[in-house]
Amino acid sequence: MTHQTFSKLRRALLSSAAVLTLSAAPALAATQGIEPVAVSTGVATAAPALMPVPASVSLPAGALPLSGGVTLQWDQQPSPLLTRAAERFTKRINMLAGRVLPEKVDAAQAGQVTSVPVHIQVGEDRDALTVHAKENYSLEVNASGVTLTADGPDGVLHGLATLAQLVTRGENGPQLAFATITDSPRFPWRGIMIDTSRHFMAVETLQRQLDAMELLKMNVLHLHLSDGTGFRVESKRMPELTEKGSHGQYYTQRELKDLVAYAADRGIRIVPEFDVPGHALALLLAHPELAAQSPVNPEPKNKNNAALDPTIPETLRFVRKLYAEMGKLFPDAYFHSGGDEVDPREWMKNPKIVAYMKDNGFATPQALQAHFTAEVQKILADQGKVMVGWDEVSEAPIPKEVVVDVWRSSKFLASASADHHPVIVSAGYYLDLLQPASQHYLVDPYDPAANGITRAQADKLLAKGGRPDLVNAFVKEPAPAPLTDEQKQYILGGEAPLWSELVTDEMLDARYWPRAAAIAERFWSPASVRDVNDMYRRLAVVNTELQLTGVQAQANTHRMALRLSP
Ligand code: CP6
Repeated sequence: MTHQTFSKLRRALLSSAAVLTLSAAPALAATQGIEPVAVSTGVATAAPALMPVPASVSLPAGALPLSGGVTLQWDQQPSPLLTRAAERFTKRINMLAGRVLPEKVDAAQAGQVTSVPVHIQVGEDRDALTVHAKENYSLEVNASGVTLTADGPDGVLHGLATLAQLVTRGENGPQLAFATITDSPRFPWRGIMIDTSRHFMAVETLQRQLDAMELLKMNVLHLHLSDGTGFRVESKRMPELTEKGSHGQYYTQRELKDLVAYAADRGIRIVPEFDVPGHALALLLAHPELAAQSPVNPEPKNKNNAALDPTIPETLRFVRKLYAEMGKLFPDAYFHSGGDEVDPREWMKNPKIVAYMKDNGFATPQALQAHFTAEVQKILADQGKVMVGWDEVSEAPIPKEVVVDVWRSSKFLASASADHHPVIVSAGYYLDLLQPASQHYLVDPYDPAANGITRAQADKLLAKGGRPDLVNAFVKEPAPAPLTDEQKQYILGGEAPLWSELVTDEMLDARYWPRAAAIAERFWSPASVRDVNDMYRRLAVVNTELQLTGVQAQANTHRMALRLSP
C-alpha cells in the first residue's frame, strides 16, 4: 500500500470513529462539566458559529427546517466553476444537515422531503483570479428561503461558505438559521505559506489545505518551493535542478497546473517562492559554478547558508531562465523571490566579491543585496510579474513595486509602507512556533509594535554571541508611531507561515488547523472583532467542520477542550 492510500484509509477510519463516539460524547462531557456543544458533529446546537465574523451580520430568532437539504437556483446559467462549487457546497451542506443521500431516498420519503431553495444572483464571471477579485456578497435567510447576491464568483464562494456555517441542529433536526449578512474582506491578501522544501508535502495534502482555506475565506497559498534542503519542481529547461536538488521528491509540471486550477476553483491564488540569493544550496548542487563559496559542501552543518554569487552575470542569467519557466507554471501576477537571511559571511569571505563591492561602491552586504534585488525585480517585471520578497529586501533602496513580506520585527510595516511598498504581514502568524490561537488572533496587521523583541532581549542575545545583523533586525524599539491612513493603504494583508523543519506531511493538517482559522478571521473581519472567548467558542465548531471535510485538524486546543459550562 502506498503511503497516500494508507493515510486516506486512516483518515476514513478516524472520521467514522468520530461519528461512532457521537452519542457517548455529550454524556461523558456532562459528567466532566464540559459543555457538549458540537463535540463531534461539526454542527452548532444553538447559535451558529460564523468564522470569520462577517462585516455586518444580524441573526434574528428563527430557522428553516433543513432535513430536505438545499437546492441551488441560479438567476442565470452558472459558469463551469460555479457549477462545480454548487456541487461541492450542496454536498457539504446536505452532509452537515444529516440528509440521506438522494439515491437512498425511496419514493414514499421523497414526497415528504422538501429542500430549501437558495436563489443565487451572480454579477459578471471572471477570466482570471487576481488580487482584485470581487469578494463581497450578501446573504438573506428568512421564512421564504435563501437569497445570495454577489458581484462575481468569488463572492458566491464566500457566501456559500457562510451558508454552510448557518446550519445548526435544532430540537426537530437540522435547520438553517435566519440571517441578514452583508460581507466584505478587510484585506485582499489572506494567505498561508507552506514550506515544501524542508519536508515534501503530497499533492493531496496541499489539496486538503486548499479545502480548509476555502471554508475560512482565505485566498492565497504561498508555496515555498526551493531552499537549502530541496528544490521541489520538475524543471524541463534545467532538469539537473530536479535531478540533483529534489531527492526524487518534487511536483511534476502537470501536478502543479492541476493544483493551480484546483485552487482557482476555490477562489485561491498560488504564489510560488524560489528563494534567492540565500537558502540556495539545492540550486547550487546542480549549479556549483554560481556559488559564493567554492567548493560547495553538499552536507554542511547548516543548510540555510549557501548563497549565490550576486556579482557574476551567470547568476542573473540563471535566475532569468529559472523564473521564466516557473512563472509560466504559476499564472499569478505575484512571484516571491525570497531574499531572506543572506549570511554576509558567504559573500565577505570571497575576495572576488569583496573586490567587486569595492569597485562598484557597495559599502555593505545589504547594499550589494539591494543591487541584486533590483536586478531580479527587472527580470520579473520583464516576465510580467510583480516581485515579492522577505523584509530583508527593504533594508536598502529597491524599486517601489516590490512587495515586502514582513517576517521579523513588525516595525518593517512602518518603514516599508512609509517607502510606499505594498506589504504582506507574516510576523506574528508563525504557526511553527506552537503558540495558542489567541496569541496570533490578537496580532493586528496594522500594529507596527505587535512583533519583535525588546532592546534588552536583544542585548542578552548579543552577549551570548548572537550575530548583530540578525538580532538587531528583530528589535521593535523605539516603537514606531501607529500607521497613518496613507501607510495603511499599502498593507495588502497577511500570511500564516509554517516552516516545516520539524513538520512532516502527516502532521501538516494539525499544525495549520484550527489555529489558521483564527488568523483567517484576523485577515477578513473588522479589526474590532477581538473577543478571545467568543473566538474559541466558534473555533471549536469550525474545528469539527474541518474534520468532517477530511482535514485532520488538531482534536482540540487546550482552551477549547477545557471550556466549562456556565
Ligand atoms: N526558512 C527560511 C526559515 C525561516 C526563514 N526563511 C525562519 C526563520 C526564523 C524562524 C522561523 C523560520 N526556516 N527560508 C525566515 C523567513 Cl523563527
